[in-house]
Amino acid sequence: MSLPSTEHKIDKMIDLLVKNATVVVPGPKIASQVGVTRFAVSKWVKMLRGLGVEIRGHMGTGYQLMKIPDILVPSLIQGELGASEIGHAIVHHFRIDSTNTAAMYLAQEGAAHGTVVVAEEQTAGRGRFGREWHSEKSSGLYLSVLLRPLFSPAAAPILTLMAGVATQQTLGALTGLSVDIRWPNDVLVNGKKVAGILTEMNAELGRLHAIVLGIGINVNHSEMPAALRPIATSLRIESLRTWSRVQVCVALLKELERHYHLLLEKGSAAIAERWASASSYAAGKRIRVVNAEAESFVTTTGIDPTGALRVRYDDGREEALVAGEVTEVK
Ligand code: BT5
Repeated sequence: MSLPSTEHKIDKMIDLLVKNATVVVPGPKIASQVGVTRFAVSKWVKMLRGLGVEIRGHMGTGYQLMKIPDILVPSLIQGELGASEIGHAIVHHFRIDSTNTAAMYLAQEGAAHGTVVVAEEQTAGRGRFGREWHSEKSSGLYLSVLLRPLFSPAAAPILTLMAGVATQQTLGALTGLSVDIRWPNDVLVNGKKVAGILTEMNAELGRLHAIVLGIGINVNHSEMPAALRPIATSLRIESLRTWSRVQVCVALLKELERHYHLLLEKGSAAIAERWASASSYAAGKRIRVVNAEAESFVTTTGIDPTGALRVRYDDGREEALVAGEVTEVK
């Protein structure tokens, strides 16, 4: 079970401070407009400061926001999204075990297509096969998108590729960095992982009830934990500057919306085509593949509309991989 989401009233307080960013807002005025006690206001201000939000003053003098905070509350994101379906409902958590767990739970409770769960910190962020996803507080983007597509469960891999293309496009356009995608779910900068995707679904034979696309992006980490340093990086490490997570989030949700419509209108071949032009892994790449059965060394030859990676063995045999751990062989 996940923790309760951020109280709507905290978001209302942030919204009030943002709208009055140039002035000092008296504490009692905030309390009455938001509809909470003064004690709650000072407690929330303290918590926001702990997340790096610069707020000057105290209850007696009033509060002033020193700059627009980079926290992922709905009031700062939704205004930028227009009529997008993805993100029309945003559930924000300051701290949660995993946004994917929360989104799967909301899916069972009947949450609508396009609902997004986002967190400032995950205490049990997950990768595939139960692996851990390092989710440092306030540095990364941890979000899960709930989709209710009218596809069969067989469409899940193409949705993972769709999320990869949307993430690659977002990060490339925003930062100017050269961003690659490694099949099936890694987004790379300079050969290191800057983002990962975890697709989970709630399905029965032939019928997909809900799919959750979990996306984790390393944005402002000044360094990665030692164990991850050889394989992981952040936008900040690569570009030597920090980025607005709110801006990354808005741009990502828009790209997801755009690519989801492309998938609905043009089909999975259109996504596979985009993926192939965004990834250096799509063709002609020498890779090592590890899966449950074995390790093999192959060369990639293309991507199927189903999302499978076509590879050629050294004996000339060809195969389409549906799962596996891929690394480049140099
Ligand atoms: C993934 O798994 O890459 C999927 C990551 C999905 C994370 C998002 S965050 C929002 C949503 N909520 C969740 O709980 N999860 C999703 P996989 O391909 O299995 O890669 C996991 C491996 O990547 C780990 O075993 C580490 O080696 C490495 N890793 C862990 N944390 C990392 C990080 N922050 N950046 C780069 N690599 C990391």
